[in-house]
Amino acid sequence: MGKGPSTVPKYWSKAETLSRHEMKHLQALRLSETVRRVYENVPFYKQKFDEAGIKPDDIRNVEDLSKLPFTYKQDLRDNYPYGLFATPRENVVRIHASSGTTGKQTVVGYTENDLKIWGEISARALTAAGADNRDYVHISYGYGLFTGGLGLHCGAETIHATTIPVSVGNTKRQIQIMKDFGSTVLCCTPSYALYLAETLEDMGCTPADIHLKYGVFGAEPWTEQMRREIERRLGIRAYDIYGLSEIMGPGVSFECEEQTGMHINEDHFIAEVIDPDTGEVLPDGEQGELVFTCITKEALPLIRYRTRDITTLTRKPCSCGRTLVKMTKPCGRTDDMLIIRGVNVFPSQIESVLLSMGQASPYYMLIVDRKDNLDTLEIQVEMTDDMFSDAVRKIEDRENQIRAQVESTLGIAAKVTLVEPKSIQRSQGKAVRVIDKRKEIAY
Ligand code: DLL
Repeated sequence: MGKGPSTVPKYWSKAETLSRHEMKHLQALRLSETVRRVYENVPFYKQKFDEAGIKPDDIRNVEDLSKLPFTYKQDLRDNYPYGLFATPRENVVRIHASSGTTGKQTVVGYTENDLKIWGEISARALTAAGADNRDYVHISYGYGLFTGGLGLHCGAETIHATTIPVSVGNTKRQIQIMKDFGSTVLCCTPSYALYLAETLEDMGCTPADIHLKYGVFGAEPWTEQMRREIERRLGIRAYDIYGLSEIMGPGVSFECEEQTGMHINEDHFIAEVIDPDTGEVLPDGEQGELVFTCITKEALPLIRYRTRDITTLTRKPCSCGRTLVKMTKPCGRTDDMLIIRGVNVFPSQIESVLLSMGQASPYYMLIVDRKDNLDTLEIQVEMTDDMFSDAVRKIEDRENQIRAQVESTLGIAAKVTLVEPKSIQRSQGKAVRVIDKRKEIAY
């Protein structure tokens, strides 16, 4: 099913390999221009900068960034729907929105040029995963107000791949399409990739029956163990892609062949990591909250936007040759961190323990509650078909082993319940992993 020779280079854009000096120079120019533009066009920013005693002329270098105030998700909600747009509405050619687990949705907008840049950064991500114009890119992220579907779509068309806009759902049909159309690159959430792998097996097929080579998975946290599981079951190499609608959508950062973190497209978004409690900027290598400043966006250029995602940055040289700063896989969001009897834990840390034991399937649900004024955590994990036929005694032994491992690794006491195969709801978009009965929310 080849489409002839590839015409794309290893990198999509020259900006991916600029020297640090060239990058900082470019960022400084774009930053000062953006700060002036938001000051002149967005009353919210004018007021914030005035209150902080900052004039656009004060911002000349990347180092001046820390003088600027932060922008929070609540600011987008307070200015709902279009209050933070920096361009007349006639120039806005696309709207997306993100719902979030709680609260009013946030609305984001794009000019024609913003969409062009989005296509470009999404193209960089696909190229880094090995895709080119000979590929068939099967997009199973949701199309609609969610940025996943259309974000990867514009990247796939930019690299002149054959784009297959399947969107989510109808999982068996997705497998049939992969077989018939020859899909070679799969784009979806990691949890949906796993569901597709499971459906493939249920249909009596193996990875050899489809043509997939690579996957570009993101929109939710996923562990290295989950990557290996997906790679094994689909017979592909699985790459991470990160983004958020407030900043652009998928493609803000992406993984290369080294698979050791995601390169941030810092010619468009300046990244900082801060202490989430004090707001202080942390040095490279220290874990904290990721903050982005858009330096080329026209419709919605956010300044020092607090993502709530927890990561670390590194500028160590990468074997792929890209010089773009790298972020580690986000382990979760500050607001998704569970506090169980005073111990902080992210759902992804529990996933890591479960999968590294090789004792459980990758389908789990965390149920948090409060009984007699004490937090409780129940970890429900699905058994594989083999385990399900084991004697009750053996199942109990396994539950005890998992409980002991979670306690010794993470320091939390949890009840572990092995549940029947296929009893945990499969996700088609972002997986729901936690039911917090204390707050009556699921995320
Ligand atoms: O999830 C955009 C996206 C679509 C990214 C497709 C990648 C692929 P939102 O719905 O606004 O946008 O959600 C953004 O999702 O702040 C993170 O908490 C989380 N997230 C996104 N990508 C990753 C990832 C899209 N690779 C929020 N790893 C972000 C961990 C991720 N978390």
